[in-house]
Amino acid sequence: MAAEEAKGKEKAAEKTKSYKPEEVTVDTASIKMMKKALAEGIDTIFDRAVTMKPCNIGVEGICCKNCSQGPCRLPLTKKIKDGLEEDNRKGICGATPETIAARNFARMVAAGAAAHSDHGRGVAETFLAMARKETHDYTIKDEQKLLEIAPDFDVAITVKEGDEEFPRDIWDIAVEVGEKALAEWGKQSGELYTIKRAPEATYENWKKLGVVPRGIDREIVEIMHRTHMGVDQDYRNILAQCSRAALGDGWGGSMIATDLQDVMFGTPYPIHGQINLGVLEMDKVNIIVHGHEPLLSEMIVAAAQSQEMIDYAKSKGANGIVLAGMCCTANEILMRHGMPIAGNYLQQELAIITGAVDAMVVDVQCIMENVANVADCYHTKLITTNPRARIASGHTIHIEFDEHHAYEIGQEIVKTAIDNFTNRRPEQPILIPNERETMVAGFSYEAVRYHLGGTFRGSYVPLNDNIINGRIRGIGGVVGCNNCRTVHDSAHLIVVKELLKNDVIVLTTGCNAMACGKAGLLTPEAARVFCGPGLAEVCETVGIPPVLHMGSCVDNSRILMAAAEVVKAGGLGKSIADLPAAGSAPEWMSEKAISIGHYFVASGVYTVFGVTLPVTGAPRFQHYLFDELEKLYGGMWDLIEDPYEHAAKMIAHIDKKRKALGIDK
Ligand code: NFS
Ligand code: SF4
Repeated sequence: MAAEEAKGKEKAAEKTKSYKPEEVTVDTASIKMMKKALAEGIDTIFDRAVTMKPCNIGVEGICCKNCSQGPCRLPLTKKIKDGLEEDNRKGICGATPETIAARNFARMVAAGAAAHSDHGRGVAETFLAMARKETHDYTIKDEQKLLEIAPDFDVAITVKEGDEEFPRDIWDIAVEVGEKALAEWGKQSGELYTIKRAPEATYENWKKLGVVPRGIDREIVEIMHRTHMGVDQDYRNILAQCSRAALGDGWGGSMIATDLQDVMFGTPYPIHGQINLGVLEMDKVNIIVHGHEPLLSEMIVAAAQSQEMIDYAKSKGANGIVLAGMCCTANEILMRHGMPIAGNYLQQELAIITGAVDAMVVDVQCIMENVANVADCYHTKLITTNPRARIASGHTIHIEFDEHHAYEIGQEIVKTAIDNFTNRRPEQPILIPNERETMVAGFSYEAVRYHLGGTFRGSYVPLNDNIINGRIRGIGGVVGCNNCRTVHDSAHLIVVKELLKNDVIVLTTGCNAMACGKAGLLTPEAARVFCGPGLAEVCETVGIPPVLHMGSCVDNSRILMAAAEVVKAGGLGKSIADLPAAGSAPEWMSEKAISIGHYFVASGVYTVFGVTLPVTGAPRFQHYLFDELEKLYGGMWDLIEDPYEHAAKMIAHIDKKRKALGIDK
């Protein structure tokens, strides 16, 4: 009885336990908003992170709920090590820790690849509607990009008449590219068109391993089949399927999304922008677009910039409209329009807590359900827009996106926000932190080629030369989410700064890019402050930041393309696996990150994750991922929580590759 009572008290204490803002983030704007939330008694993810701890079996990846004889929760590895010599843990059906962890891992790959690829499918559908002139709100903004990608889909860009060749009508090209791109999802056999963009040696290795994706959807469905109760029970075979699905994401679904978005909205080139909660303005209508798909946000940008809407805002007493992004939608509208970014993943509730957000517009992915409850504490309207993603909590309104009337819907959303401006509650003080940093973003792989090329025609050769001569030690791709189980932005910044200090140039996307932006790392001036002498010299000569913002998480495909270009430029080996490069996601949390991680690994990149990785409960599977994969793919996984050690191991891998290339002198 006494024990139970004590337990009850402990639980009650847990519930009232609070967090200290300074201990959960390194971002001062966020600290201010957390203090406001605490003072106003508003529950955020930082409170819930204290009161709800993760399940220790799930953390190790060894809980299986794939049939109703379970859930089977295997004993923790720690107990095995302490007691038994041999690991004979089994689920009810006999599933080993390896099988269970591999199935769980595979389902994360499937979900992540599905999320990216379904985004891509939506883009392809809109692209085709645009090409067929069924919608007038979108057009071909970047003809050059269309002409560049068309041959990859086996689409002719010229027509022959007799002996002469003429340029083919651009709209005919667009229709055929749209049809062929969209068909990639439902393809049953053969291989994806864009897979051949990988260096030949990388592609040949996939062929040898039998992991070339046949169709984007097919590989995802096959993961779901194989991980059903009683199907694939060999972790190595399950992992091969993970490679097919993940490669179908990185070199397929995500890459097609990036390609077609670039054609419709323009390929990004370096552009200035501003970031952090200080981009919101007291006397203006503040709209935050949060989520991932630029199809809608492009229209909201256009609507918010229209004179009609600006005048309407003025008629309601506002001094204009601020449209700011959050999460990857933010990266999309920053890269193409220089629109400001309010913050990254862990700042979504905090933005509303300013009291200044008149509407938060969301589509898909990374939207915490609790934003609906936080919005209800203020005048903020939360607007869902995608039929795939509604929110039952709170007083959410739904204005559904439809590509056939996209601009009209964008206008309706902006108008809803403006109408809400007058509902701000005088009894609720507005507090907008003054943090707002300047940054340069927009480094598509085409822009990198152009900027580092330094001549009339862009090329990756100068970059390679600088890697070969050692001014640049290597390339680090640092990407991914925030995670409430780590200190917000802290690991991102430590890993990136450690790399820069050691002359490793950093390519970034997603929420890491925003962490870097807020910390001033996305400016050319950062080179002198943070880089080793070699990298600083290169950046200062070319006038680029040492951290190149390449876009959203779907745009990790741009990093793949940059890697392929570096291989093509010569002097650094034959495949991506030969490059002095490493990948990292120091604060990952989403299943998309696992899909991305795995397509980098399968493409030949040593990829380190922070926080946790739910494979630690299955030692043999973990060993397979962390060691044996290197022999197959050239790339492998790793998990290192400490950000300094995390960066150090990336650098050690880069040095290993330099040595193998004979450029370590
Ligand atoms: Ni990427 Fe973008 Fe951020 Fe993580 Fe979410 S916003 S797609 S998943 S949390 S980086
Ligand atoms: Fe348990 Fe096997 Fe069912 Fe999983 S599939 S819940 S391990 S019996």
